[in-house]
Amino acid sequence: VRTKIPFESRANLAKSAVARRLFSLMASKRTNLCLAADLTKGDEILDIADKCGPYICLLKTHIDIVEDFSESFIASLKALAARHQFLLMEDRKFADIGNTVSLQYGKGIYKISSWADLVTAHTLPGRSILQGLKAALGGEDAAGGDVAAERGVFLLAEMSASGNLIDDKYKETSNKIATEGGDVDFVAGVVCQSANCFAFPGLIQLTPGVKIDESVDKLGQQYQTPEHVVKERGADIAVVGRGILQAKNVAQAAQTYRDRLWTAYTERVAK
Ligand code: S5P
Repeated sequence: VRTKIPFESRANLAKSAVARRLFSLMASKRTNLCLAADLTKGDEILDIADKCGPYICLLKTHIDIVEDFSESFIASLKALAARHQFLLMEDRKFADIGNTVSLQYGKGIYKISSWADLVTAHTLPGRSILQGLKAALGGEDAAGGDVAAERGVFLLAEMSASGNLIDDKYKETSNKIATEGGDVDFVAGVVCQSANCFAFPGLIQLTPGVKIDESVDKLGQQYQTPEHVVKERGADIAVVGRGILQAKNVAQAAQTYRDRLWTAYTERVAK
């Protein structure tokens, strides 16, 4: 089973170049923590990215909640990602027809495709979501290289919200979209809540809804502990937002989550 295979080995199995990079980064930096930087001021995001940077493999944004977005904010965020060695994921959850997602990915104020190594997308529209996103990357670059090789998608196959509409059939078809067909080199992983979402070890399972000491919030979010998501639910990367954002010392909280998640992972592969 994929959950028993170390990240180093899974890097070699991945079809997506970004998934290979991320697996290798996780293994060498010894972290499977993703910070959900759900803050509304650019400077607050940069500050937390700098403080938590040493402990994370991935920083996840919701760029449309930032009130003072600017190109210099993106330049600073990219510089922090390079300095601390983490990748950037824009959690846009694309869900429209191919032509529209292509525009949403590449155009507008945010020009997501120009800076986000990874994005999230719903499988609801079917396979065309992958073709639409890829279209924004324009195929080959000037040197004849494949631009899509530097970008990847995480497909949502499950959600952490209580009462969400995803059923087993939807999960199964989402798995097919992630693992079959001509665009699988663009799929880096799956956002889901359980180990049975997919079997292919070259994909990364990203699991949100993680917190050390709380089981729900007031708006339908459901939390599990770091150990539970990694050992029982198959999470390769755990997403932590408010568990870190609301801590008095965010760097210390990030370190605690990193330590607990990484220990759970090493125990999972050793067992
Ligand atoms: O099913 C999901 C999928 C996602 S990407 N449930 C989620 O909570 N998320 C995201 O993870 C959500 O948009 C938020 O950015 C983060 C969880 O934040 P927290 O503060 O509840 O840890």
